[in-house]
Amino acid sequence: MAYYLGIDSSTQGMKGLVIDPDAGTVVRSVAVNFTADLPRYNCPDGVLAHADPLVKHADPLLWLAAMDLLLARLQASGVEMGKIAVIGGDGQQHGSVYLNSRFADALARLTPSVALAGQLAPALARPTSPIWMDSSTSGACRELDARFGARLQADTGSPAVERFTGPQIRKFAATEPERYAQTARVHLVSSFLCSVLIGGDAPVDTGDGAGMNLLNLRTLDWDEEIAAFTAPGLLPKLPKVGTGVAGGLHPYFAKYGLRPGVPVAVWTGDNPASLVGTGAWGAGVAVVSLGTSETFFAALKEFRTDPEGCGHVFGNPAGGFMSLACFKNGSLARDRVRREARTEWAFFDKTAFEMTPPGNGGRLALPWFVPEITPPVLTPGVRANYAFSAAAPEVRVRAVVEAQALAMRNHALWIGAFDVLRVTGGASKSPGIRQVLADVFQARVESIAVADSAALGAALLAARADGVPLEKMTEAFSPVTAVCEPRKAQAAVYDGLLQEVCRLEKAAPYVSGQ
Ligand code: XUL
Repeated sequence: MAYYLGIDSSTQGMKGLVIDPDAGTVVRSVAVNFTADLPRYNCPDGVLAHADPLVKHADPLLWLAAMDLLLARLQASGVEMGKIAVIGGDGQQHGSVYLNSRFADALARLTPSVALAGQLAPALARPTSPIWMDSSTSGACRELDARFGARLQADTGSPAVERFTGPQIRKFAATEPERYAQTARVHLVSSFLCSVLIGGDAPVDTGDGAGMNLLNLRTLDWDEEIAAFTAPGLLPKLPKVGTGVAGGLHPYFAKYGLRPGVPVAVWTGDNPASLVGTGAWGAGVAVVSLGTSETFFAALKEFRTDPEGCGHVFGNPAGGFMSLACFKNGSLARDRVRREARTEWAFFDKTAFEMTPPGNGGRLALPWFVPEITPPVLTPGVRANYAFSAAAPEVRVRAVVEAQALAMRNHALWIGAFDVLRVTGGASKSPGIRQVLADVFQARVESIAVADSAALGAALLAARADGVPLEKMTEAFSPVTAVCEPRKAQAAVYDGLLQEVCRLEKAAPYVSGQ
């Protein structure tokens, strides 16, 4: 009879999902959109404007305002808040929040009559939070590479990566030493919001912690040597690494009808949560998540890293590890192509694919409107092997979707060969995109009932913290609802285009980005 709440704090908004594991049902789902619902924070799509296109920060107070609004909406939806037995959550990975020595006290004293953002604003040592879209830390990455070489990837699961929290902290400490000195605690988005819920300092889990270039995946704890080099006196500023229950819910949240003291599970990253929500936490199934970022991930039996140095290894919240390849130009890039081609989603999702043949006559376009993560390319701009903007809308649509899928196949090779891909995220509803994925990977593409797999994963992890077995819930909550079979006849078409997409990745921009 108990309910479990999962909160997903993603790039463009926050979602809350309440599940009833006994009934096997999603009781309620609510959302807050940063652009539409919280315009006063000036973070359209979750990002603050900045003159340097490589810098991508958000206002951490936006996330607090979203938390208040989300819980108010959940309560207003009529769900029985008192039945929620454990709260779980996840956050966009890599983003960091810098807190001063007032943080601990401010958390302990939270009072229900004032909004979270107002009460915690004085506890920020840095007014903005770098997020995963930031690529402004190449200098710090080179320094980490020079100091640690191959050990960084061998022990933390990833080479030095611009968006990862360690290089971000190194840049901050070097460029804003006074604010860094005032920083008593560096939290990830996940551990920050978990801390707010418990009114105390929450641990970082190995799923999200591995996205920092600071966590040693062999010891599952902070790597003291890497932390010491990353920034002076960093180790005591990092939360503990932990799992299970972070603490009891602070009485502040009783105003939303939640029971004070209910356990709050340690939060994780959005991709590790999604691994659980898609039911792929075991083995044998890879997930393609088509959200603001596009990710390809799967559970890893043993710890091993990408020989090409692009992919990552994170902790798997269900135990063991997971692999991940991340592509930055995902849904926002497709949306821009759609708008520039003056088409509707119905055309983008289906009609364009009916009008064009698989392979598009060899025409491909990588829609890199912002610097790309995989492969790491800092100069944005569409890479196309034909006159991209002059072509008919249907040709542009297929060129972009096929190039994205082919690039994903190339960069996911190290993870393994899979007969089944499970798709999630907004664009997973698109029949055209699903068929291209099936044909390019020559794998069966499965859709699951819940599109918000990260929020679902967070809710499942909350229930698991209360002793409900993950195996039992996966069957009920992540059933396959639709299947798209690969068309064998198209295999050769796409095999023939794999090299072309590699060539395009190295080409100069055809259309410049912004
Ligand atoms: C993963 C990554 C993104 C973010 C935002 O490494 O950078 O997927 O987690 O979703």
